[in-house]
Amino acid sequence: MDQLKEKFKALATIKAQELKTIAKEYGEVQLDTVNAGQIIGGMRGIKAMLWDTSSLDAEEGIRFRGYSIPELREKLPKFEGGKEPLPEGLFWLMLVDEIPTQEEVEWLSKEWASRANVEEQVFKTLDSLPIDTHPMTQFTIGVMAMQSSSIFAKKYDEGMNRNDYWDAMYEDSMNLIAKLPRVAAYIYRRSFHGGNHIAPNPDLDWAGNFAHMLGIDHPDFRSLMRLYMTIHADHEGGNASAHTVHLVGSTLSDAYLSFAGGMNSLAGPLHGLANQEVIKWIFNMIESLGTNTPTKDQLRTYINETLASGQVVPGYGHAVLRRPDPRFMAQKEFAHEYISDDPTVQIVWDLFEVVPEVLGALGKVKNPWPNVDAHSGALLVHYGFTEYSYYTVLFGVSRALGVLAQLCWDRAYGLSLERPKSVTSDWLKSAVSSN
Ligand code: CMX
Repeated sequence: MDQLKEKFKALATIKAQELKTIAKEYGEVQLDTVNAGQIIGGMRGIKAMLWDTSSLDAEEGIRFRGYSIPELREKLPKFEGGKEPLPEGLFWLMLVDEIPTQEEVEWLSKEWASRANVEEQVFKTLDSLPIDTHPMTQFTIGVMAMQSSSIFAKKYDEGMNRNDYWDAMYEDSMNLIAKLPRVAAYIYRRSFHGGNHIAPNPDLDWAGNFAHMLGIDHPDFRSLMRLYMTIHADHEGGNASAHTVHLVGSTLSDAYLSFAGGMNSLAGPLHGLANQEVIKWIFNMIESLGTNTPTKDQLRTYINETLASGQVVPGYGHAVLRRPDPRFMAQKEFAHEYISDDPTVQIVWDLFEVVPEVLGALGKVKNPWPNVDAHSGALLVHYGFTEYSYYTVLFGVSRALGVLAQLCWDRAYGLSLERPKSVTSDWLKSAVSSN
């Protein structure tokens, strides 16, 4: 058994027992109530699922096993000579609740590199798709094409003991995470670079190798990918992609089926697709205004036109957060450190000054501040990565780290099939009127 799996097994044994005790002794304790607005309004804020890998506070933002993004940037091991955290370290932290050493992270990089071989049939499946198939559609199809190698599905079929579910889920998760950059890079190169693919470099770390296979060889772009893959990895359990992975996984679907489900959810414009929408909106704005250095008044006018045409301002607002997203701020800091004088980055910063005031004036937007998607595109454009329909795939590769670490915990805890109660609108009408 490898060292990470050994640690996971030891911790999971203790924590699963704790959870069993809570369920047995305190299962009937009333903790929260639900109101009619929450039933109609997308279940906002209802505390109804278990998620250990990260937790989101409306004011403070995300913490991964208790660590904020600035703390992760400081404490997680780095690639030799680099300044950004290695996402391998975050996965380790999320899985076993401790910051790994440099050696442990290097071991994990190598372990993933050794599991990264993608079967030819996956590439053949992707090559059979029309070239203009949206990259996120290709991504989920690529993941589904790998499903036949699921260890969990195979062992379940052979009659696996439920006590061993976590073990098979761990193996599937490690394999899937290892292979995703190769599949994702393949999609990028086939869609935008005439199928001119780049072989992996097993000496690089997971995110650095991804950057290399995408074909953008600027060393700062590798640093950006390390940061990007770290900050997009998890955002507690209630967001649509994480929740979908958890929901699908609760039926004992394997990691491939569950992750593909989550990616279909990430591909919606109110969630992960917003990163493509932001840059598309900025490019359209530049074209419409005829300048890439718009004034704040021009920005204000364009934002108001967007709202007047019944569209949302992409990259702004959040279902939980009530302040600028720390993931936005981390990217802004990255830009300050690595990039000077970039017109698209400047537009993103100017929008940060103008959009909150315009959205705030509407009086209905609960959070007028930027989210993670408001900044990422401008950084990618800076390094020549302009094919924005691909951006959500980057988000998806990163999101695998959090949702699959949690899926291992779901199996270790033996969490139940998810099955909340739905109500009809007639039931709701009569329930509120009798109050
Ligand atoms: N532009 C215009 N209107 C907005 C808005 C925005 N950026 N954000 C919220 N609103 C509107 C809502 O559409 C809603 O209007 P109606 O009452 O007329 O339907 C009202 O303000 C209240 O919404 P809310 O409670 O503040 O926000 P929700 O929790 O319902 O929705 C979100 C959250 C993210 C879907 C929304 O803010 C939005 O559409 N943002 C733009 C898309 C985006 O950036 N998504 C990415 C989020 C991060 C991620 O998951 O990657």
